[in-house]
Amino acid sequence: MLSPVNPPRRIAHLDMDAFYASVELLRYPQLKGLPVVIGGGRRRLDDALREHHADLPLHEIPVAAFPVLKDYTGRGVITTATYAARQFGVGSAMGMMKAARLCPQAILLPVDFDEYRRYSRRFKAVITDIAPVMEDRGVDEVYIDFTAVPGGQREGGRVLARLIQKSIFDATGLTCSVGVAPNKLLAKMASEFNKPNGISIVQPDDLQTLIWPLACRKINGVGPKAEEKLAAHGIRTIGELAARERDWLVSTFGRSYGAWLHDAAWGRDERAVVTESEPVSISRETTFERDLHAVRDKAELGAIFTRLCEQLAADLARKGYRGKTIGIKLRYDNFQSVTRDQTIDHAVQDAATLRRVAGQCLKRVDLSRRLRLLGVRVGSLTPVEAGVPLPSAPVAADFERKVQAPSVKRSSSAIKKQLVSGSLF
Ligand code: TTP
Ligand code: MG
Ligand code: MG
Repeated sequence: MLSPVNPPRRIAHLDMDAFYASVELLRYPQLKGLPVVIGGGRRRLDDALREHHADLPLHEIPVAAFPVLKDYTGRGVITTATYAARQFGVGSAMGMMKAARLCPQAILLPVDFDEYRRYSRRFKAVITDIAPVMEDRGVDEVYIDFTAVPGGQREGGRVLARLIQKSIFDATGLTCSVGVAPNKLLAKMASEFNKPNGISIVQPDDLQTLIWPLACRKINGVGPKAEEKLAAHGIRTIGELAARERDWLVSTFGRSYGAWLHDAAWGRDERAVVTESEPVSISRETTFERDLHAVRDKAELGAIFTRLCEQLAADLARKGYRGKTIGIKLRYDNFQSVTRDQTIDHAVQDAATLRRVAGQCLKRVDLSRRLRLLGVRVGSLTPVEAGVPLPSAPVAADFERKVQAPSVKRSSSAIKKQLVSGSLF
């Protein structure tokens, strides 16, 4: 049988369902079907539960023994929620207090990033065994090039998608959703069509029926600001966007973003699936136990800031990167966020330089309001060549002097550390 010389591109986007929560349910299967949210401090839940149920294995601990949202008094946001909890309107990035109002009976489990990373590696290994051209897009999602893989063209990719879904479930007990389309842009949208545990196929002819009715925000790359600006021009759906002249979009949104918007609306995207993906940026951020003020809580904030820079430097060293663009993120007590960054002339990795440049960024923001969150980020990353040692500098002495042991201890136990790889803030 002759195969076509150039089979049409078939690109899949695969995203795990309620990922952190689903991993937790493997440990505590008795919580299946219940509203469960993941968030809060890194308390050793197992230890707490064991105090009263030392004799029982984890999966036999009674449901009534688990902490629920209404009893939670701390701060912070939810990372994700089971689909049962989502029915109450609870979801990712929601403040814990709001979530507790919406679904007080939801069970609250702390995050365990190590465990999620383990499962992340596991499900990705299952995929590359079947379809080797895979692009890692974060802890729970990937793009896969189906074009030349056996089964990748059958039923538009459904046959291969089904095989991968089943193989991941058999290996891990976790479900995922897959979208298969002519390119990454459409595949990413398609993977959300049938969540959880769904497969969606988008063919070139489906643009008008499946894509154009969607809100512009569904395009990966249209954020809240662009959405707002589009809406101000009466453009809400992707179809409405597609109806605009390319020239008008360019003159309104700028040459590159305007042209990209036009292409996106018409489902055009030529980006390849890149197997060795480099992170865009690496960042650390922390939400405080209580809002802090730049002047009144200077010592505490300074210590947290230094610690974030040190952690970030360690992340860079571990992952083998240095970066030229150093930035900060602040969230005020009114939940507004601001970011500032600065690009320096050579890529760095050391905590002292990160702290110095990030400190300069801090001078460019309003520090009269109280703060709930502080983050530090390094972008414009370049991999450190193996065998080329980097000059390393200790954190400058004046910071060290500010770091008084007790206050560091207090604040360090209070902060929620988050490593966000590949995300821009
Ligand atoms: P998502 O894939 O966005 O969400 P999800 O897997 O929980 O649910 P869905 O079925 O809709 O895909 O994110 C993957 C994980 O990343 C999620 O389980 C928790 C984490 N996460 C956060 O920590 N904060 C966030 O704001 C989001 C969106 C996700
Ligand atoms: Mg997911
Ligand atoms: Mg995801």
